[in-house]
Amino acid sequence: MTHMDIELARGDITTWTVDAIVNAANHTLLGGGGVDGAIHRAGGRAILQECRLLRADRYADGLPTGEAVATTAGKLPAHWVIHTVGPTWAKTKDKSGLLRACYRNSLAVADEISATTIAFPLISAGVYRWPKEDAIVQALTTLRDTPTSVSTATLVLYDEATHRLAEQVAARLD
Ligand code: AR6
Repeated sequence: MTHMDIELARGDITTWTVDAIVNAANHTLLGGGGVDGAIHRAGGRAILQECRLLRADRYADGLPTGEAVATTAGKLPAHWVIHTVGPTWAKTKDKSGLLRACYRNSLAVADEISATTIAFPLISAGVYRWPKEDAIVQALTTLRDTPTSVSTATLVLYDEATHRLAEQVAARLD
C-alpha cells in the first residue's frame, strides 16, 4: 500500500485519461442526467450493455446506495467506469456514511481491477442536491483516510466556482 496523491481539477470527467472514472449513477445503472448521462453519451452503448448484464445477474434489484461496480468504458479514454450510487440529500437525516461509502467502495473496486489512477466527480452534489461544500469535505476526507493501492485520485469539479470552493476546502483540511 503506497501513499495516494489527491488532486483537484476542473473539467469534464468524460475526457479524463485515467485507468478508471467514477460515475455518479442511480440504482437502475441504466443511465440518467448529469455526469451519468454524459458518460453514457460519450462512452456509447457498450457501457449500457454491460450495465444491463449486471442488472440481469448480480444486481437484479439495482445497485444499492453506497456500493460500486465496474464496467469497461466503451469509447471513453479511460479503461474502466466504476458506477456508484450516491445518497440523496436530506435535511433531517445524516446520510454522509453512505456518501463516504461511495468513495471507499469505488477505491476498493479500483484495487480489484488494478486501476492505479482514478477520477471522481463530486458524487451526490448535482441532481441529488448534496450541499457542495460538505460533498467536497466528505470526498477529500474519505479519499485521504482510505487505504488503497491507487496512486492518484483526481476530484474533477465541473465548474470554476466549485473548483475554487474545493481548493479552499482542501487548504482548510491541510
Ligand atoms: N464531468 C464532471 N462533473 C460533472 C459532469 C461532467 N461531465 N456533469 C455533471 N457534473 P450529478 P448526483 C457534476 O447530478 O447528484 C443522474 O441523473 C455536477 O455539476 O451528475 O450524484 C443519475 O442517473 C455535480 O457537481 O450526480 C442519478 O439519478 C456532480 O457532477 C443522479 O443524477 C454530480 O452531479 C445522481 O445525482
